[in-house]
Amino acid sequence: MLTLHMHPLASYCWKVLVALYECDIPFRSIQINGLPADDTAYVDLWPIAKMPLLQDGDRVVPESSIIIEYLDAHHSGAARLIPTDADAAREVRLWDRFFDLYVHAPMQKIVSDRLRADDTKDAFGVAEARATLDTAYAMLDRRMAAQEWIAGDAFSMADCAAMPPLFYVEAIHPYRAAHPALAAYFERLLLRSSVQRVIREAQPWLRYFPFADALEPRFLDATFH
Ligand SMILES: N[C@@H](CCC(=O)N[C@@H](CS)C(=O)NCC(=O)O)C(=O)O
Repeated sequence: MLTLHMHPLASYCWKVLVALYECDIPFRSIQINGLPADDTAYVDLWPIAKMPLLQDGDRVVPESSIIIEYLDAHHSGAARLIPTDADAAREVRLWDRFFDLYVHAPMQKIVSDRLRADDTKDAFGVAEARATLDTAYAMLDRRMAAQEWIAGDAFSMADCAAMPPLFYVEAIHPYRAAHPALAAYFERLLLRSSVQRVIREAQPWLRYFPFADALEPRFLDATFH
């Protein structure tokens, strides 16, 4: 049985959960409470101490994209999140990287700055992160005006990467009002049962998100599905 070390609020864990639910792959989860770096068993497995982390027997698989690659290669059955065609697969990996590096990472920068003590805040780094988000939003909005999923006609690993930051970043550095094609793409993501399940499972924790006050009420509603 696969074991996923995760927390239901953690955005990179959402990325892998969407993949697991899309492909209907059975797994058990171990919830990391507190910082992974404070959990010595976790640090023994992966000293970088970031979630998620997958275990398959003796095999330890870190990093959300690498986990999805692993699932796709060994456990996904008929549903594929990475195309077999090399050019199509490269496109999926490009947009997976794009979301991690230019949406997810700047979003994390702004969130972690919010949690810092006043005398250690990094205003310059936060301004850089907001500028990166603005550039990424404009690129994504142009791209999504012409296609259904981020890497083409089929839902893929890149859409798993897109969903968590597009969910959280609206509360941090909003994009929806000024980027209608990107907003419509997010609504398409919300129609998937995998995505709805991830959000439902996170609901008890969403109030701990540092920007929880700016989350849309529909996501906090017990009837959300
Ligand atoms: N590159 C990693 C990033 C993982 C990551 O940043 N995880 C966050 C949770 S969303 C984490 O572990 N934060 C806890 C910490 O940094 O101590 C991946 O793709 O899995």
